[in-house]
Amino acid sequence: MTPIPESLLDTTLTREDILLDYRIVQRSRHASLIGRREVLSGKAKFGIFGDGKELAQIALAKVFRKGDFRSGYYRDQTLMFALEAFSVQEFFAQLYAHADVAADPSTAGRGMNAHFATRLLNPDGSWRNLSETYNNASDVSPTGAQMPRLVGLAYASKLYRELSDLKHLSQFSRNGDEIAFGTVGNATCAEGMVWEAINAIGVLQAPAVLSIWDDGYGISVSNEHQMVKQNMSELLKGFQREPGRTNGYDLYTVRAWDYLALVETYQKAAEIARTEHVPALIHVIEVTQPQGHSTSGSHERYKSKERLEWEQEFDCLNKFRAWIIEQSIATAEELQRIDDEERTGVEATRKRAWEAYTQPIQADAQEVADILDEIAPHSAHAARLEQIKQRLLNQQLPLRREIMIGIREALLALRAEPIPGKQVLTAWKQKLEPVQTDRYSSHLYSQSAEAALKVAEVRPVYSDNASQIHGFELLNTCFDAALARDPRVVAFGEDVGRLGDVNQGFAGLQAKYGVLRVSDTGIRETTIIGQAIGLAMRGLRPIAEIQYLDYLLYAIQIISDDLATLHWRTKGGQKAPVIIRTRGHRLEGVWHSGSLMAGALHLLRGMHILVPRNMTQAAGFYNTLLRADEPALVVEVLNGYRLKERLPDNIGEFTVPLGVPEVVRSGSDLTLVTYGATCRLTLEAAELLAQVGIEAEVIDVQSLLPFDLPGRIVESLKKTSRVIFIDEDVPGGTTAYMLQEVLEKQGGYQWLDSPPRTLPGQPHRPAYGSDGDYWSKPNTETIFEAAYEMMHEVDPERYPVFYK
Ligand SMILES: Cc1ncc(C[n+]2csc(CCOP(=O)(O)OP(=O)(O)O)c2C)c(N)n1
Repeated sequence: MTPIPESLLDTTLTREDILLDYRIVQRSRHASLIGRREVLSGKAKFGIFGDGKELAQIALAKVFRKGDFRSGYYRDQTLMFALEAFSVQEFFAQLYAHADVAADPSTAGRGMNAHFATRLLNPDGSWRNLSETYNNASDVSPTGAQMPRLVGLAYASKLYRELSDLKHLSQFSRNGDEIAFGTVGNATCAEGMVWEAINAIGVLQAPAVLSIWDDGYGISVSNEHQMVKQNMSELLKGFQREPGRTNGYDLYTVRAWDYLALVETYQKAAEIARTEHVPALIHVIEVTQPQGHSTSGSHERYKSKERLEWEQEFDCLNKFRAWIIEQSIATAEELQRIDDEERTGVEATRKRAWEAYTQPIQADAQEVADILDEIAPHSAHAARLEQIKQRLLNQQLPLRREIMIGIREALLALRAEPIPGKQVLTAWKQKLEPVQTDRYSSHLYSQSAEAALKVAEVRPVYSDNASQIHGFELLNTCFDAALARDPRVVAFGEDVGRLGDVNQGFAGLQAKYGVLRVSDTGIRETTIIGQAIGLAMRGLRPIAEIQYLDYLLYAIQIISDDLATLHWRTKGGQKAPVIIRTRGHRLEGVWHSGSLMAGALHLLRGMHILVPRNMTQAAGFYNTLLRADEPALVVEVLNGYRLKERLPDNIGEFTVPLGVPEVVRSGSDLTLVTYGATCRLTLEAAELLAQVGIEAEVIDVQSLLPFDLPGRIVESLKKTSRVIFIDEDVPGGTTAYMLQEVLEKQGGYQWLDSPPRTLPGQPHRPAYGSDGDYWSKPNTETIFEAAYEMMHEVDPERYPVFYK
C-alpha cells in the first residue's frame, strides 16, 4: 500500500483521525457480526449488513456535509455510524423491529434492518432545517429503486443555485452547494433504472456522486452474468466528460481496501461535484462480503475456496489494520485494545436495545397475566388460563401478537361464563387495537396542517362575461398562475418545455419562466418520477408529466415502491409532495386509450388519485394539491382539451376538494356512478333515458382516492334504490372498487331494490380505430341499455325490451 503522503498527514489526516476511522470500522464490523448472531439465534427475523464495505464509507463520510443527501441501500451502516446519523442502538432497535420512532427514527419498526432514513420532518409534518442535518432519503429494498430519486436530489442543487427566486429557502439549500451521494451494488447495475438514472444525471449535470460497491456478486450470481465485460468501469467509459467539450461524469476506480486512495478519491470527486456541479461515478472494486449476502444463506454455497481465501486476505479491515501497523501509526496491541473496546461496547449497546424493545412488551404481557390471574378463581377454565399466562410470560422472543392470541384464546374459553373480570380483558384488547393501528398503519397520508383534506374549498367565480376557452387554455392559465405565485413550482416531462406539452397545457410558459422551471426531459418515465421525488424531498413543488396514462406503467414501480410508501414507511419522517400529471382514458389505439385505473388505485395507496371530468375540475385539483403537502396522480381526460369551458375569474385560486363526488344530473329512478371520460357519455345516455321516461341520477366520483368522504352516493341510493358503476377499466377493476366502497363501506346494499351492476370496458386493451373503441369500451348506447335493462327488470311492461 502507498505510504501516507506528507500532504494528507499534515493537513487532513492526523493519527487520531486514522485511529478513529479504525474504531468506526471495528464498531461497524462488530455490529454486523453480532447482528447476524441475533438473527441466527432467533431474536430478529432477518439481517443484512455492511461488512466488507466499511473503509470506502469511511472515506465517503469525510466529504459528506450537512445539507447533503444520501440515496443508498442496505450496505451503508458504516457511513451512518461515521456521520453519527444513526446510532448502534438504533441499528439494533431496527433489527428487532422496535415499533417506536424514538427507538428507530428511520422507520419506527416498519422497515427492515439497515433501511436508513433521516427525519426530515418535525412531528407536526412541517420541514426541519435540512441544511443542518446529514440527510438520508429513506431506503427501500427493491434493488436500484434508490436511483431514480437520486436524479432529483442532485438536480435540486442546480435549481437552488441557478434560480434566484429560491435563494431565501436556506432551510433546504445554501446556494446549491449540496451533493447527493448515491450508493448501489454491482449486480444492481444490471437494472435498467440504474442506467436511466446515470444518463439523466449526466444530461442534467446534477451534482451526484455515485458509488458502486462491487463485491463481484449479486447474492450468488457473479458479474459474469450481470454485465458485459464483467466490469462497470469499462462500460461507464462513455460517460466520461471531456472538459470544455462535452458534458458527462468524472470517473474513478478505486480499491475497497486502499484507505488513502479512497480518501483522496472521495475528496477530489466531492470537491468538483460541489463547486462545479459535475457528477462523479466511483467504482469501488475488490470489495468483500465476509458474512455473505444476508442471514438467509451462506456464501460458501456459491463462492470457491480461492475466492473465500482472497476475501479473507483483502478484507478491508485486515488490510487497514496491517497498514496502520506498517505505517507505525499504532501497534497491534493498541489496535487490539480498540477492537476489544468496540466489541464490548457494541454488545452492551445491543443489550440496551434488546431491553428497550422487550420491556414494554413484557410489561404488556404482565398486565394481561395479572388480569388472567384475577379471572381464574371465578372460572371453570382456570387451568387453561394459567397455561396461557405462562406462555405469555415465558416468550423467548416477546411479541404483542402472542399477547393478542392469548387474550382471544382466553375469551373463547370463557365465552359461556358470565365472569365480570372478562370485561377487563376485552377492555385491554380494545385499548391495544388503536395503539397497534398507530404503530403499523398511521401516516399513510399527511397528518400535517397542509394535508390535502384540510385545504379550504374555494368555489370558482365567473363573471357574466366569462370567456369560453378550450380546455387546454384553461389549464394553461392555471399553470401560469401557479408558476407566478410560487417559485418552488417546476414542471417537466417529455415535450413539456419547448412545446408546452403535447396538448399545450404549458405552451408559452417556458419562454415566460425559463428553461429550469418548465423543462423538457428525455423519454425516461421512471426518472421523471425520480426527479420529482428528489426535488420534492428537498422542498420544491414539482409537477411531473407522464405523457400518456398508458406509460405510467414504466414508472409505476417507483411510484408504488418509493413515492407512495415514503410517508408511511418513515412514520411521517419524510414526504415528497409530487404532483403527477397525465392524460388518458380515451384517444386512439391500444397504447393511447388505456385506463389502467385499478392498477394505479391498488398499487398507489398512500397517494391521492384524481380523475377530473374536465379541465376546470382538473385545475381546481391542481390548485388544491399545490396548497397541500401530499403526492397525487391527476388523470386528465384526453379528449377534453379541445372542448370549450368557461374560464373562472379566480383560475389560480379556486380549489376542488378531494374525495367529494358531484351530482352532475339529478334523477330518481337509478344512480349512474362514473368518472373521467365516461362522465360525458353517461350524461348523454341519461338524456336518452329521459326520452323513455327514466330519470337517471349521474354522479361524477372525480376522486378515487380518497373516495366519497361525505357519502353522497349512498344518499343517492336512498332515493333511487338502484346503481350502476361505469368506467373504461377492466371488469372487476375500478368499478368493483367503487361497488365495494359504496355497498360495503357505506352500507349502500341496504337501500338496493335491484342487483347492483358494473359496466366496465372489455378485459382486453382498446382496439384501434373508432369501431375498435366502440366495441372495447362502454358508450352512450351500452350505458343506455344497461340502465334500461335494470328498469325493465323492475317494470317489464313499462319498459319492454325493444332492442333485442
Ligand atoms: C428488484 C429486486 N430484485 C431482486 C431483489 C432481491 N435481491 C436483494 S439484494 C440482491 C442482490 C443485490 O446485489 P448487489 O447489487 O451486488 O448488492 P449487494 O447486496 O451485493 O451489496 C437481490 C437479487 C430485490 N431486492 N429487488
